Amino acid sequence: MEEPTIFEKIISGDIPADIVLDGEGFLAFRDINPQAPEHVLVIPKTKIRGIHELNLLDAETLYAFMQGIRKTALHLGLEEGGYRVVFNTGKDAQQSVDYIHAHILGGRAMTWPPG
Ligand code: D5M
Repeated sequence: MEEPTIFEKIISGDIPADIVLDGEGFLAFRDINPQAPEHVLVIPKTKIRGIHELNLLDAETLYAFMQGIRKTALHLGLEEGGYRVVFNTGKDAQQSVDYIHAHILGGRAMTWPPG
């Protein structure tokens, strides 16, 4: 069997995380290496590797995941100021964890393009 990723270990409670929201079908926790005053990762509780595997998620799970991103941003108080949602996908984007995750970044003005 495949070695579980770090995010599966967070879901199972095998390693600790700074949980922001534990929702129906999604989990939000603070990034260990924050790139903004607010930097939270949101993951579905069902594993897929990335955006390229979205076709493997059923509509209900995908909906819960997307709503989880919205609920987390709201919970963090980012609605008014705005925020960025990033899905690093694959090698060129430097995806380092093979479990889909949305980065929510907020609390400061952002620039474009990203590096
Ligand atoms: O981002 C993967 C992100 O996952 C990266 O910003 C660090 C973060 N990370 C790695 N391990 C942990 C733990 N244990 N807790 C919280 N955050 C973590 P990527 O888009 O794959 O580059």
